[in-house]
Amino acid sequence: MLEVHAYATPNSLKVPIALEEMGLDYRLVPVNLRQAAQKTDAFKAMNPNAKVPVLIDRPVSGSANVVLSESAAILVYLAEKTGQLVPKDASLRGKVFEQLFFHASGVSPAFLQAFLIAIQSSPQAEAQARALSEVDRVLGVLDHGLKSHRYVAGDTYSIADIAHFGWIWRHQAVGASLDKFPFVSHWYAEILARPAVVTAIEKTMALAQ
Ligand SMILES: N[C@@H](CCC(=O)N[C@@H](CS)C(=O)NCC(=O)O)C(=O)O
Repeated sequence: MLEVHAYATPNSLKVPIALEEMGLDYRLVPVNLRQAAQKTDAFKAMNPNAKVPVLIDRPVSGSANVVLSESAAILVYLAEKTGQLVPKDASLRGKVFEQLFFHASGVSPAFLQAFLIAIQSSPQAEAQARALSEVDRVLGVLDHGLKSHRYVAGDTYSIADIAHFGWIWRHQAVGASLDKFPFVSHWYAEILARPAVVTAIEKTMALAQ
């Protein structure tokens, strides 16, 4: 049985999307970030970095549980476990990993920084403008790629799309707009309409209720 410790957040959302797409059974366990539940000793025993999401895979047989943090690593683990949402061909697979690393080192930090500034009680205008310009820059990189292929790592939907979607789903909360990025806008609307994504968003949002 798969267990996902998560909250209604962009990085959390990626995991239920992947699980819904792959048709796997799972249980979502709420970690209330507003009450600092991620900082408890019990949570830090699963992830010493004190952040959601965490995946626990409890095998039915006698082997040890797999406990994983870092949303990109969880996506790779699930893709390898099921053989889904990652191509087998080495060069196509390389492109998926390229996007996952770009997400983890570029897109995710840019969005997080802009989000943290946007939620301050009186955001500093210059810091906010600088953070949003980095968000726009990475969205521009994605837009350029999506001009020539339907999905972020090529012609096939993959875990790289799920990774980018997690944060782009929160573009309004960080103060960004997709209007300047027609190819990202089109891609975003397509992913948002996928039944697995609709279900995952509903389940993830319910964690904060
Ligand atoms: N690199 C990590 C980032 C995880 C992360 O930043 N999670 C946020 C929610 S989206 C969190 O747990 N924040 C609580 C905190 O920083 O105390 C990943 O991709 O999983």
